[in-house]
Amino acid sequence: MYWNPSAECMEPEKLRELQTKRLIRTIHHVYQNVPYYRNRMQETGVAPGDIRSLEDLALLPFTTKQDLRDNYPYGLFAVPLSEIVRIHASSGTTGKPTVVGYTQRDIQTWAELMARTLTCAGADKNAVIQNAYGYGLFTGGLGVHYGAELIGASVIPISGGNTQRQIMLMKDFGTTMLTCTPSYALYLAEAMAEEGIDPTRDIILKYGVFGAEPWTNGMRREIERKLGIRATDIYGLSEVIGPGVAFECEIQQGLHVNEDHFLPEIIDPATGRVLPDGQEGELVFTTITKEGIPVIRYRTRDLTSLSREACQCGRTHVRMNKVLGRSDDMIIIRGVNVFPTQVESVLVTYTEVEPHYLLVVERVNNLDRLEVWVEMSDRLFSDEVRRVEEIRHRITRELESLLGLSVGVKLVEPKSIERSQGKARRVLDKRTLS
Ligand code: DLL
Repeated sequence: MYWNPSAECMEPEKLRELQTKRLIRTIHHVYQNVPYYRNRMQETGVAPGDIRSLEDLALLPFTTKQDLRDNYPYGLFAVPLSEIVRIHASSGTTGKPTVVGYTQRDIQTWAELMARTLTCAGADKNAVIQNAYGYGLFTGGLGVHYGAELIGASVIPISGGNTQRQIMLMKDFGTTMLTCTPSYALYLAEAMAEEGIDPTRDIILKYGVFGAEPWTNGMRREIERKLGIRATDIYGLSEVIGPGVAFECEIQQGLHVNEDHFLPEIIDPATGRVLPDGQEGELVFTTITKEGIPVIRYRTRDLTSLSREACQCGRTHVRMNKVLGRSDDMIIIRGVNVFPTQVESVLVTYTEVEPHYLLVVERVNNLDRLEVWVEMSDRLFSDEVRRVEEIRHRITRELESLLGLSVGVKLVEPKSIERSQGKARRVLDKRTLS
């Protein structure tokens, strides 16, 4: 189902025209109103009048998270604070957060994009949406909330956490759609099983819209099976707008980027060179309708590729592949790059272990060592030691051949790995702790 078919299925020619017009307007807007962008463009020798087509985008300098931090809190805002009606911030691992501001129109745009996403994922005005993304400075809660209200669904603004209560309300309120991180969805499923609740019998949940962290297709199947629902991927980041930058359609071959509002590019993270469609690299976004804090060629650090092949769903917007990692989550062990999702893709194929895991990295005698902690299922836990060893060996062999690296696997007791209510922590890098 479409929310706005004339936008979502716009003819490519017409879309390009619209994008070009909006890009030119945005460049003039930031040049006039954000000293930072004006200075950067002057340093690079690009004038606003040089940007006449979508191809000219490549002339502009990149923007990074550090640039937002350096201009903390409001330095990149393009309108006076009196025009800003909402402020969100994303907490970094270190130092100050990055701050973003929305005008009234930005909030409307965001709600429209979230309405597209939720409609595509199965919601309409009859839906009861339990929104378990965190409300607050994080964009997940309020982003979903406004989109859900726009389509006329009934929203339960429960926010993250308080798992027992989530389950009770899900049953009593007749929730049909759950929105939260995939790791929390899995935790909810587990908590339901512990309470003896059968999702296919005791609740009427049908759909889930999960994002804010990487998750594999294997994890999707696990969540779908355990909750008896259809699970859809949603992507976004606060610097660009929040959730709703891109969303998956029913074909599930990538996520449609809301291209009438954001221009995606893929670059080589090392050289900054723009890469052709189909090649994997770092995703970069330029916003072309945002007023409060437009971003020009913002480097997301997320790794993916783009496809412009026609999609069977009828939407014409470019698709990005499922994001399976960002350069920040990548750990380098003896020169080999490892993403948590690579490990996840192996673990989810074993019924003897649960998809709750942690990558523990240590330096032992000057050598980096990766140990994967994974929880045994209750069945395996009470099985013979020999059987446990056999499973451990099989997982180790498979991980080693996938990663090309020697790996330790530790099978830990059921429920011993910390559960997340928001974004899961998948890596414990002890090298950086000392
Ligand atoms: O996580 C916004 C969001 C909220 C998206 C709810 C989806 C649902 P930030 O906190 O700024 O914003 O984090 C953005 O999270 O650059 C990705 O690395 C990661 N991320 C977000 N969605 C996905 C996804 C929100 N579907 C960062 N798959 C992004 C993989 C994702 N990674």
